[in-house]
Amino acid sequence: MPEKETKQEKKWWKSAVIYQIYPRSFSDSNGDGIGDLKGIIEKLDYLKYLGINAIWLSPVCRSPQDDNGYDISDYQDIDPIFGNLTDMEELIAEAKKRQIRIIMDLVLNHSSDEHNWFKEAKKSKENPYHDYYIWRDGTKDVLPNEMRAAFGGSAWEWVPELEQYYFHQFSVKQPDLNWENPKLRKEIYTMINWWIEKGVGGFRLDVIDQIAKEPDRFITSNGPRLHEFLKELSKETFQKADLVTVGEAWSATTELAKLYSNPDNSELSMVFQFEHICLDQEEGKEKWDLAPLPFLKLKEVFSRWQRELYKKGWNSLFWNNHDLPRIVSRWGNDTTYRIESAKMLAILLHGMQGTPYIYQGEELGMTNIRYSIEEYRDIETQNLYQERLEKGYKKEEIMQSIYAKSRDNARTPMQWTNQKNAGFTDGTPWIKINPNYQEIYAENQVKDPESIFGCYKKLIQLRKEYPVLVDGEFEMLWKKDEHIFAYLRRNKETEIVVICNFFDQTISCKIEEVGDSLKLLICNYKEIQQPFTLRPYEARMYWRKRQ
Ligand code: TEU
Ligand code: CA
Repeated sequence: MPEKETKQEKKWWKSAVIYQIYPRSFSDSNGDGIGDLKGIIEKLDYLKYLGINAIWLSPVCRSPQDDNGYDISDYQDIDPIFGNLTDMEELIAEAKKRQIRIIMDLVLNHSSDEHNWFKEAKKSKENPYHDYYIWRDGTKDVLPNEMRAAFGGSAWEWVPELEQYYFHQFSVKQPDLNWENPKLRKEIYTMINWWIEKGVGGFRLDVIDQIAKEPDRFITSNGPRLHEFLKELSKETFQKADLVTVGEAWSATTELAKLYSNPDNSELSMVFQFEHICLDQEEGKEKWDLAPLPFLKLKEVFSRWQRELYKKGWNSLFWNNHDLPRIVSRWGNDTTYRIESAKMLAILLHGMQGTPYIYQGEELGMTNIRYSIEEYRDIETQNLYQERLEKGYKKEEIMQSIYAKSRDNARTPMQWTNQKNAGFTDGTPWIKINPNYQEIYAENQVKDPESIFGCYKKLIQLRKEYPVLVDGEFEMLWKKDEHIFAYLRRNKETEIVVICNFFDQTISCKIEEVGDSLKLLICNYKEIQQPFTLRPYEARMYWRKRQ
């Protein structure tokens, strides 16, 4: 084995479990209704007890909050709603005391239109910052081309003073940065190194596959210079420290993921890819165009990623993030079998190879919400609603899509207790709390090893105790079975077998086909009465020595 790969095998983040915090919905320390850094510090012991190794913090930098912080106006300051730089330093230090690293969210594809660079850029075509963004000459009524923005409308915005359009892939308040400009790139590296000096443990890179766009050729993702830019970025910043880096890449295929996460460490540690996440939508359409989950396809997708990246890259493992609906409502069952199905989904995911990510509240089995349209806060949801109304969709139909897929499903405040505002804030929460906080909350689950929290805690421990979970090869079992998701992990010494009933019916299972001497490590029912029968959502993880 080449030496480089051996080194990579020992990377700390390969056996780590990462927890994502969406700061505005996590914990509010000062009663203004918005979660903040001090609130996070207060909850570090909770996270330590859960056992996670790092926190991915969604953006906390200064921002007008048009897209909840994914529109940054100062990369080297903290937004006052979250606290200040001293609080951030305290968070890094307090986390470090508990062996927890802080991963910052880098939004490098675009900035806020209120960033100083953009304010300067807008002053004149000769301004030194003008070329930090992407401009096209034109006239007010003729757009440069038909490109659309992710949150609706044209991707081009007219600036009358300059008689030019600027390019934005997201909201009008998120102008795209021009990575072709070496001065901009250098300025970004300086900023990243400043954060590394502050002691952060890594970075999540927002829509990193979109930085090398070429709007004249309708290229957004995977532009020709993407991997060249990433190699330079990594060399100038990340490679100088022992960091974890994860790029958000909606367009990643396994082939591309091997470039991003090459064990030679020339780009990133891993990417978030979304092939499994996009399965329950009509093919070629938007996420709002709902379709049932094709279960066999789900198995095929996971299996392919597991096998193709083995020793050639590294997977991230996730069901949830701040943009996605809650997995227990989505592919589990959030009524009769909420506890069983939430645990099944956890066991299924955490047995695979890669770095698992837990999104706040997932460890409690938090569910989707149904608000009336005015109660949604997300810009994407509000724009979608207007856009589809104008296109003639029925209100009820739009609401069905929103219930299923709105990003606000993930953004309801963390449910800490069954007291006022779920213990999230003393004030008025910025977004309505999910009314089921009377039943689903952290305080009782932490005490109970049989809870969903207890299951996640155990899974994190198992990853530390059984190296095969980190390094073992993956093999899918019973590929054609329409109910069971089962697989095997194998290294030189040992094997892990994971068997999950993905549905709410009891079924039989030919477990003798996997062989004997199996020791049960974890399951989601109190005890296994009949080894050959899987109850609704039953999930088991076994271990054995190789014969
Ligand atoms: O998300 C990228 C992205 O493509 C999503 O907006 C996605 O299109 C949408 O959520 C699902 O339809 C990242 C961030 O995770 C997201 O929160 C930001 O809004 C976006 O980038 C812009 O920075
Ligand atoms: Ca606050």
